[in-house]
Amino acid sequence: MSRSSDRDFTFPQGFLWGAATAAHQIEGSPLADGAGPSIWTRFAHTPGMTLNGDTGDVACDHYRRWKDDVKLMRELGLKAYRFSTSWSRILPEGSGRVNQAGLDFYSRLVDELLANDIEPLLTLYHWDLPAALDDRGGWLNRDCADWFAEYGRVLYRALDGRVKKWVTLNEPWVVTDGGYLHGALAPGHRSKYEAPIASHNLMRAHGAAVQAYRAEGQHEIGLVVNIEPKYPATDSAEDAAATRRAHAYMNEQYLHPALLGHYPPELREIFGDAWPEFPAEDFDLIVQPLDFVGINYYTRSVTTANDSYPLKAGGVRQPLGTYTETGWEVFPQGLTDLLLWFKQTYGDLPLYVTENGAAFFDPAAAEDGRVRDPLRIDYIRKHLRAIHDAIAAGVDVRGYMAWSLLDNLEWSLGYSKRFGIVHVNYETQARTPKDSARWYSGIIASHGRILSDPLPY
Ligand code: GBH
Repeated sequence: MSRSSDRDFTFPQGFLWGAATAAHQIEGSPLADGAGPSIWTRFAHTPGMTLNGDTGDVACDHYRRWKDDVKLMRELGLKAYRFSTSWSRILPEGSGRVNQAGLDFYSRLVDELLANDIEPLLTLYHWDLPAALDDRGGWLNRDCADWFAEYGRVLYRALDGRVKKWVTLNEPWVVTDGGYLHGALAPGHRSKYEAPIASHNLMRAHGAAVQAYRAEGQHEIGLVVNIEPKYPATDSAEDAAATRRAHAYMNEQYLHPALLGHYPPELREIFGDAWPEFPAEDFDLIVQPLDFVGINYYTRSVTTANDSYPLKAGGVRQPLGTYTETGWEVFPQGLTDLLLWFKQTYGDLPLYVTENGAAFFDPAAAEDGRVRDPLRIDYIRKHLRAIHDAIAAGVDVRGYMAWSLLDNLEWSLGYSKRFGIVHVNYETQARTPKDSARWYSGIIASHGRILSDPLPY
């Protein structure tokens, strides 16, 4: 692929340029106006679960500053905004009683976005299960498919006239791997026996929510997955086999059932006696026609036979690699590879890159008010070029959402990692667009054309 500076990087007309966030990471006020607690409120308030005991009690105070935040999006020229709704604001017990005040918050947000010509992409589940449902077994309870469809229906009925792009789940892999297998994320379980059950129920819930959407909704619904290409560390047969397992575990575990109606065979090999027999009819529920798939891409990993997926999976550090502050290798080519792999494996579905971004040490605002973050510009620029490569090769990529609009609560890592294109001062809640935000505005305004310009620093 040509990479000369005179290459035309203009993206297709109508390409959706945006930024993304998630409820628990930015909203704060988790119990306001009749909301019930989520597993994340509970987890973060359990001593020792998050770095420095950080919680989402205040976060970016977006629950109260939403209007100014939309104004900021408008100033940056965003065409789209991907956010998630908090299930327990809307259904405080997870099922049954609807809390109108919670619904009204998102209704006002959507109105404000539309008034500013920003298209909303609404994710129903970005990891904040109502605590009341966790008390009933959470994702280990088969009823979660009904609970999730019920929650979806409440939102479809309230917002489908105005929201035209819906997402069921954000990253079921992380929900299970972090929440049920390794325990670093809420609800903090560590069980190789629970993990496949939680995954399967997440997929049943996804299927049930899509089905409910077809009955109630008029527009588009899809699934968002995190994927990471796996490359073998050496050309040994053992590393090749380990890479194959790692790829099945992370990249195919959810896309296969959702789009092909079966699990990749490697999962049985990986989980051994912990892999249950699932009723065949479950797959009729799980495999629903989707209008699009969202891909969250951050990094790759280099796999060896020493990694015993999924219980111990390190990945080999690359001596010449560039790493972000979360320790993830910067590897833009992997995004092109994965987009091509997706099309080959699952066919020609519309794709959105629904998250991509990086945490770096950003210096404080200088006297001129600027926050200089050249590494983030470089990261986003290279990944946009990688997406352009995939589009040029025939993949139907329709949008890009930078992760994240704001510095925010990085789950168990608290406020220690900043992914925003906009800096947030957690003492004053002041928002300062970083250089990357200003540069990204220029990308949007030029439809990507300035990607061929030299770096602006
Ligand atoms: C996303 O998940 C989340 O959707 C979002 O909420 C979060 O804030 C954002 O990313 C940043 O973390 O350690 O080298 O093996 C990220 C999914 C899966 C990406 C695990 C990195 C581990 C790479 N992540 N992956 S490595």
